[in-house]
Amino acid sequence: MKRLKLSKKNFGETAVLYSLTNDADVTMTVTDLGARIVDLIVPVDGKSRNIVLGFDSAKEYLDKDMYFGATIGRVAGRIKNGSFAIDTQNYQLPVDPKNGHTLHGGLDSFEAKMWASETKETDNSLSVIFTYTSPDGENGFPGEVKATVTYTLTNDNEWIIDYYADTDKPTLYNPTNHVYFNLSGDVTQSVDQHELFVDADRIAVVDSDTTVTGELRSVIDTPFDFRNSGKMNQVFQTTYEQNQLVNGLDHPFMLNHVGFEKPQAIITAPEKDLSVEMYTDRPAVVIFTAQFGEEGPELRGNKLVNHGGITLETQVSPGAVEFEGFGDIVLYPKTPYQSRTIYKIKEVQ
Ligand code: G6D
Repeated sequence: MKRLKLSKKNFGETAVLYSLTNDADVTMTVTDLGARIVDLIVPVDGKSRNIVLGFDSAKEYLDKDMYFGATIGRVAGRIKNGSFAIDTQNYQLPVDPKNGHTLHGGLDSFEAKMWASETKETDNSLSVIFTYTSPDGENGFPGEVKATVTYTLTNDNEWIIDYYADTDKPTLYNPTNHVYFNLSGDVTQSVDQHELFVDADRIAVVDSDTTVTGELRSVIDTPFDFRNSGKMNQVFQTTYEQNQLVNGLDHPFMLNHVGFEKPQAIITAPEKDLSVEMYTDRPAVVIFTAQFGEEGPELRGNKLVNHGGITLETQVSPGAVEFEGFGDIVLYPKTPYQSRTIYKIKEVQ
């Protein structure tokens, strides 16, 4: 019997909220404001658990946003001093006056745009297709970029993100999704008891301003070694300088493999009753542990605790425009950008 269910309602501020429910009763809600995931609600032991951080209305996203669940672009992460070159042409982006860098494509980027949206249904999945045309010169980036982000919820409990883009001039393109997971469903609980697996031998070392230094460092004999899984606490409780500089993880992990045969990362809830596997064709994942301290906002009636979420931002590592060996994020006309990331929900009990 077919139970897939798709509905649409007003989210305020002209935004809409799509609700997608699969045959296993997993519900994902997404909004056209920033092409975001808002909820991912999973039935666990007869109760509904929302495993991603999000707000109740579009207005709250506009007022308090810290990129929760948003599509990030044109370039995820920091571009140091906002400057880069493509071939022989130099470009200068507007920078954040507080630190002199450009984060997540600059102010009011993809996360703040109202994306056009349409839905699609197959026997086994529901999708929302978001599109946005970023004009030539937007936030200082060259070229008109036509971006598409498709969110699919399947009956295998996968949330699939498909990215597609093309440009009419050489430009930079390195999008991601900024979902924060907290698999306990309780944002007043730190993720310190979550277990993490990451198939990465190396991280990109960061400075105190979270820009990458250019050093790729082995995780061996460091608290950032998650190749055999470990509790998040192994990072938070150490004096390792990379933890102390940014108060947790805010680091690119260089993945040992790409593709969809086996996961590159897994997070598991403290009670071990749920896990999320990540599969991607991107070469890195930036893991950020929501170290907002006292600045954590109220989410759905509860104040977000420090380390109250964990992101798995699949992308080419920040630093690609500066350093050899970090990958390539230049997009040329007639060679469209295409990538896929899958988050798969698993009951592990
Ligand atoms: C990112 O790496 C950055 C963080 O430093 C930032 O605070 C967050 O987005 C909002 O993942």
